[in-house]
Amino acid sequence: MKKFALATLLAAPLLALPAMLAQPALAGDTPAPKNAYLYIGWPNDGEVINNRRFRVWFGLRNMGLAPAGVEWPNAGHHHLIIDRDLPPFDEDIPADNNHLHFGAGQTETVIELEPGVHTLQLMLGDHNHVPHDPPVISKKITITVK
Ligand SMILES: [Cu+2]
Repeated sequence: MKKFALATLLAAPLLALPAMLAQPALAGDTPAPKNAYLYIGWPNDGEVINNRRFRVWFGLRNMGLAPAGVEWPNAGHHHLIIDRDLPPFDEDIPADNNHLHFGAGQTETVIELEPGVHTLQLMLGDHNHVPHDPPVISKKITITVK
């Protein structure tokens, strides 16, 4: 009986989870045009790169770039996500070694990665570093660094 009570106690916090997951998926408040298209210009998906240090080109169609903190319509700034899944759409995009912000409106960068398989993905953020509605996200690519 004691065992059962303990199991019930442990299960209680888990039962609250489905209710939280049932909330509609949230996005930021800044609208993005439905035809916005974000892509990594280089490297290509599946690229094998013979240098740990390499350049990444960002591409964006049907939207403009604005520096972080500047609220222009149909604009945002690039975020490069390295070896991570997408962050939540209704919060600030994290800023760390796996989530790089390009708040000056940069359209390329040079990164250095350990040899091995890595993923790269771009996500546009608004003036507050929050994803747009709908979120503007590139395809996630996989590369191999030699
Ligand atoms: Cu940002």
